[in-house]
Amino acid sequence: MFTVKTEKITSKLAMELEGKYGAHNYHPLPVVLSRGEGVYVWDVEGKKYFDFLSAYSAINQGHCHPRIVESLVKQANILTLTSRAFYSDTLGVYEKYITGYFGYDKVLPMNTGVEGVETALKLCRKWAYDKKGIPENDAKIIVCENNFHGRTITAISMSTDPEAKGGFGPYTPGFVIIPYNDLVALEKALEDDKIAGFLVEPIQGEAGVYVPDDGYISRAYEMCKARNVIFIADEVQTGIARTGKLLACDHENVRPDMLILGKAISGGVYPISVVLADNDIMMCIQPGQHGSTFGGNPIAAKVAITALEVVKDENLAQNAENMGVFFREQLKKIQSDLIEVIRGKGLLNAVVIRPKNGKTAWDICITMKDKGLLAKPTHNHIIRFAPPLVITEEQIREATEIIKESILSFN
Ligand code: IF1
Repeated sequence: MFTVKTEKITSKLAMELEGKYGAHNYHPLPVVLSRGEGVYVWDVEGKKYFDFLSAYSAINQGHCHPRIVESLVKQANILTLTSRAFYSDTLGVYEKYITGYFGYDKVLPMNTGVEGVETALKLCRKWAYDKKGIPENDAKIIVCENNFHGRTITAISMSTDPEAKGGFGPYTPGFVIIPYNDLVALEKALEDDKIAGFLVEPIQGEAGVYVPDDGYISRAYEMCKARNVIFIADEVQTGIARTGKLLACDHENVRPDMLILGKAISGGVYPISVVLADNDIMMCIQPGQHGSTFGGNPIAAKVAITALEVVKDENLAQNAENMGVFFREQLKKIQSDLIEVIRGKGLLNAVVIRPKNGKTAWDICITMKDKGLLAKPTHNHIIRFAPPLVITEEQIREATEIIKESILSFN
């Protein structure tokens, strides 16, 4: 039997199929989704859930946002892909729009977040040799402990997580790893005149929504400037209004020299990423030195413009800020010794769970799922809460009730 009729699929069958035919590189929560709208998703059996993961912050605009989906479908019927061997009537318009939106001279379009990261690293190294005068092959880039920048060999070469990194060597050289949220360590690392860039997440997502001290990003930026080092912000997860501002760096009025965006730049309907920078950096890349078959394709161009328009038209940054404050207030009312810490910014939040009677964050997530809310544990003891930014106060109330009941059931 080589055909599987999707209409007849049950949750059980879907999980069996993935288990049998798919690589086991994930351990999903046992829920099989088949439909989404706004802050909700439905499983194969028709059960409705709050989505408090938002595909790791790719669905900031809500599931299947009608305007974004319309842009996708419309362009899909006209022209999907030209490659960059030819010009298209959509790319330049998109490039003008997005550079104006974020305030940079130029954009380099890619597809996935990690491709954006790789692109930024290549640009940084090229700039180091062409402009800063670092001898070829000597450039180093500073990164932080507990970072997450993706899954390629180079991205894991920067990683300090044994699970993500172990067993995949040899690794890409040229990185200096310092503790996050440590300006003294940064100052010391910057003394090396072979340093070309500092790559940092303004809030560390995978580390468990680790928010640095106020002033860390702005001081780090100033220190990089003083040393002629490129400040590169990975806002793949924190960008596009997630933390209550358009960019997490906006909280400290920092304009990164290079900005990497992905995920929600498409509202989660298409893999789209970009690197933004000014001419001094971006013009270091010449024809033949970098690219991608799909990067900047017509569908991506149309989708990204609409997804970014939606962020402004629906005031998603302000809503994320307001709902984030409200959500954390509600969470703090839950009386349970299972809750160790509640932290976050805007609608990027995490609850650190103190294990009790052998029950962990995973067990709480299973209970929440049964009660109609989806979230995923990270590092065994942290639950990330990141709903779509279109969420309302009433929905937050309802969702927090589910979270509360679930946690209290383990008290
Ligand atoms: C997975 C976490 C989130 C990212 C930052 C680049 C990328 C990511 C700051 C790469 C991707 C993802 C990928 C996802 C899990 C996930 C994640 F738990 F690992 F930390 F979002 F919370 N920079 N983050 O967060 O983007 O190439 O995936 O498009 O399943 O690996 P990508």
